[in-house]
Formats: sequence, C-alpha cells, structure tokens
Amino acid sequence: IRRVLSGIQPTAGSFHLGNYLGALRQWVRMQDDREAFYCVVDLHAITVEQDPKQLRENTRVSVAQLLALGIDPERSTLFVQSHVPEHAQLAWVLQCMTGMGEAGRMTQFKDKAARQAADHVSVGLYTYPMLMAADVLLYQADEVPVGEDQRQHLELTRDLAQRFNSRYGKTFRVPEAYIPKETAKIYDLQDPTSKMSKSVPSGVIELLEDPKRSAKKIRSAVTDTGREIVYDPEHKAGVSNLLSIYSALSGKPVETLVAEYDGKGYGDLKGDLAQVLVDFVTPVQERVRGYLDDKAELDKILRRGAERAREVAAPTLAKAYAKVGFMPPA
Ligand code: AQP
Repeated sequence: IRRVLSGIQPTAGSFHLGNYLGALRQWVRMQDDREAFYCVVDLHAITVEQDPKQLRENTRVSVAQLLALGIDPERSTLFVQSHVPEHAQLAWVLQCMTGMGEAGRMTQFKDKAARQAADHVSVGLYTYPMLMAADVLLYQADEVPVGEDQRQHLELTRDLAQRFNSRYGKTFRVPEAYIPKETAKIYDLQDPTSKMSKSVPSGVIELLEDPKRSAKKIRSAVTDTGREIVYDPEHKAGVSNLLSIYSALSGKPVETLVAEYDGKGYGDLKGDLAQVLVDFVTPVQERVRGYLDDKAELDKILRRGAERAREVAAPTLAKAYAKVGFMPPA
C-alpha cells in the first residue's frame, strides 16, 4: 500500500479555494486506497511573524477544517507538526546537506523575500524547504499531494533523499509529487495570471468567509471583453480559471461545461458557479463549527495522531542519526 504525506500551514482565518482544489481535495481522495499522514505545519508558519495566541487558534481552526472537508482520523493519521519533534530534528541534518546556492534558487523564497525588507526575511524562510523535506522523508512517503507551487520544493526533497542515500546508504524512500493537472494552480479571481494566495490576497475565496461574500467575488471575477465561454488559459485566463473551478467542484469535465454554456454569457456561468460554491461551503462551515465546539474530541484526535506519527517518525530519525554518525544514547 502506497504511503502519502502532506502538510498545510495554519493560515489565519481559513484555507482558501486554491488550497482546497490544489491539495486538500486530493488528500481526502487518497485516504481511500493509501496510507495517509496529514499535518498542520505550525513550524513552517513561524517563518513569518505570528501572534502566539492567534497561531494556536489558527492551528485548531485548521484541524477543524481538515476534518470538515473529509479527512477521517480513523483512516488517516492527522497531527500537528510541532507535536512530533522529529521533524525539526531531521530538518537540521538536511540543512547541513543543502548548499546555500541550492536553497537560494527556490523561487518561493525569492518571491517571498522580495516582498519584504531584508531585515524581516528570516533564516527560517530560507530553510523552509529542508523542513518540508524532513516532513516527507520521516514517513517514507511514496507520494506528496501538493499544488504546482510546491513542485520545486519536492524536487529538492528528492535530491536530498538521494544525496543522503548515496552518502550513507539507503535510508529514505525517494518520493514523488502528486499534482493533478486540472487543479495544479488555481488563479486569483481579480488577477487571473497570478496564483490564488494568502500572501497577496485580492480575489481569494476563503472557505470560512460568508458564502454570500464568496458568491459576490465569483460574480465580479475578472474575465475578458469577449463573450464566448471557451477553455483557453493563455488568451482567456479568467474564464478558464472559472471553468477549472466549476469543473472541480461539480465533477463535470470542462468540455461538458463548455458545451452546456454554448451561446450563454459570462453572467450565466458566474451565477451558476457562485451557487455551486455556496452549496459546497455551507455544510463545510457547519461541520467546522461542530468540531470547534467539541474541544475534547479534537484534542483526542490530535493526541492519537501524534502518537501514530511518532511510531513512524521516531525509528526513521533514529536510523538517519545513526547513519550520520551520531553516537547512540546509552
Ligand atoms: N492557488 C493555488 N492553486 C493550487 N494549489 C495551491 N496551494 C496553495 N495555493 C494554491 C496548495 O495548497 C497547499 C497548502 O499550502 P500551504 O499551506 O503550503 O500554503 P501556501 O502555499 O503558503 O499557501 P498560499 O496561499 O499559496 O500562500 P503563499 O502565497 O504565502 O505561499 C500546498 O500544497 C499548495 O501547493
């Protein structure tokens, strides 16, 4: 049975539609025929400044969202990254095996660093991909479901696994990215050439915002001056993005939608998609409220999750530490 690992940052407020369609939807599906490990990566979150109280709250709300979206703690191991100290412990070793230039080539680091004053760019932001590599390698994952923006980090993870294996002998499974083409990158509704992102929020649909607000954002999404509803990401980025979202949420292939909307206008497409989206988020929001109301149950799920995660992570770390030459504790 193939093993899967993925993580998501405890974003303030809520996850967005890009997170869901690009990654979380695959997480839910992959539980059916794979052994899955999913975590809320709070260590990654502090690569930018966080308010402690908010971070704790965001972590809890993130777990509730994962449960509400369909992560089943009976079938998957769901945990909080900081509850499993092996992540930070392996990350150190991987940092020591990564070149400065290699880390500096990561486009996410370059983009995020460029948006801040140099003094505000933490070393943690720079070493983020090595922590991510540790997340994956600790569980000997075969596949990592993520959005397209994480492909380069996954490549680095593979390189580090191979480097470690060739230097010290086979220790880590070399994982593959799992990135379905159709939803690999969901675009901003106001700027359909940029990815939907929490860092640059303009046309971002948040899963926990008032559904009426989401519907309005869909109806005012940027399209083009043409009239025809066709899928053409290069020339009609806005309409194509709406079609991708619609297709993913409804399960109808893009070609079917294009045929259905033949002769109709953008307004029809937007109105119908807004309704599909409202129908999707409304019950999710109700379930989130339910999970947040039952603190004891959520704590229990996370306690069990961390235990199960450590059962896999601890032996992997011990093996890696021994290979590196650390003296075993007596
Ligand atoms: N627009 C997107 N389309 C497809 N997938 C996306 N993901 C994020 N945005 C899109 C995927 O969501 C997962 C979780 O993301 P994360 O917690 O690592 O956060 P992130 O990538 O930092 O989220 P954002 O909103 O994209 O924030 P910024 O802009 O700050 O980086 C990942 O699998 C990601 O690929």
